[in-house]
Amino acid sequence: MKELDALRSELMTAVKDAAGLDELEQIRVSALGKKGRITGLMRGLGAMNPEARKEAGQALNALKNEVAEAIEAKKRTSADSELDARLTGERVDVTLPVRPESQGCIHPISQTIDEVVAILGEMEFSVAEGPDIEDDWHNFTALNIPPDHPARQEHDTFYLPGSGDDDRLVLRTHTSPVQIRTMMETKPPIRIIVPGRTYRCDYDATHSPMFHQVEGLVVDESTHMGHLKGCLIEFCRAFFDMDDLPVRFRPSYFPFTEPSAEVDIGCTREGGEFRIGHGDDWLEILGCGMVNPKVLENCNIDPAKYQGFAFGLGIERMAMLKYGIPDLRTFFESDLRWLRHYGFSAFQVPSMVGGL
Ligand code: 2U9
Repeated sequence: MKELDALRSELMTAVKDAAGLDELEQIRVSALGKKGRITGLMRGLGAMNPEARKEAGQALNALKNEVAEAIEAKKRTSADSELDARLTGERVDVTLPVRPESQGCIHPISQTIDEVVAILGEMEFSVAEGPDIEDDWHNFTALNIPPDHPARQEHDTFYLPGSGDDDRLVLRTHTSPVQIRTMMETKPPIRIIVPGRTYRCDYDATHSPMFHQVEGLVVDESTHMGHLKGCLIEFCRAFFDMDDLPVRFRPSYFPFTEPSAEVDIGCTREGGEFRIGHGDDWLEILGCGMVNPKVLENCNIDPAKYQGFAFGLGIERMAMLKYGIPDLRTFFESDLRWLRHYGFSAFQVPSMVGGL
């Protein structure tokens, strides 16, 4: 009995002085665990005579319950005080100023595509899309691009491995195959624009192997060159936000249009400074023409009944001119400092562009 009293007071003191939950658990294991001191004493009961066993058994059970309860009670208060200490230590000061969140912005390519689509959308063009990987027929043959045309050469076009020249696939070199697909699928009248990625094997300050185009196509019974000129003059003036921007049409050649033209806008280049607008110089910005009757025929549209006009522009070039970006390669370098400088706010209200 004396021995038990000594053990009781030792254990109760240890419980009282325990510094935390970990220490309490160690005391519990050392007293009540499989190899614990109380468990060991209980195991020794079997060797006693019945009289002594009864008395010692009751005393040991009482000690076991007392120690277990004391540990549980202390665990509860320790858990509370540990939580209190954590809450005090980790308290959030809601009065601190918020960390500045960096706001994302619109890439100049997306911005320019949106602007072009908005202007032509106002003229009731609808947006059409198609695959980036095309077959030779949709990308070249249907567009009257002959087999020996330089654009078909390996060094200009990305070809995908195929079994032969007839079924080989290409990364589309322009968005024109989407117009071909539209003409094959829908009867005129057609009035579409096709924004999208295009691919050519080229890389320098004004060319990138992947670039963006927006092309347009109108096909109807009485579409003529006057419609083409009116549409593109209005487009150029809206895009560069200049009502009196000089625009001229210069004869050119494309296999898919006849006649064809390149469109120039007025500019000045004086003392190393370049400005779009009035001046005695010209800058080429897009290509256009009346759809070649052979292309209409290739798409089962009767050229005796229908005529069309088409145009194409490079988005990177338009963005570089409008926003003064000198090197095309920077569009695709993903430099956040560049993007913050040339990017656009996602929350700009269009009517407030240019300030209040
Ligand atoms: C169909 C018929 C005709 C699309 C056209 C151009 C002229 C043109 C260039 C501008 C800059 C490509 O990105 S660029 O290098 N495009 O000059 N594109 S006419 O003519 C078509 C298209 C589809 C069925």
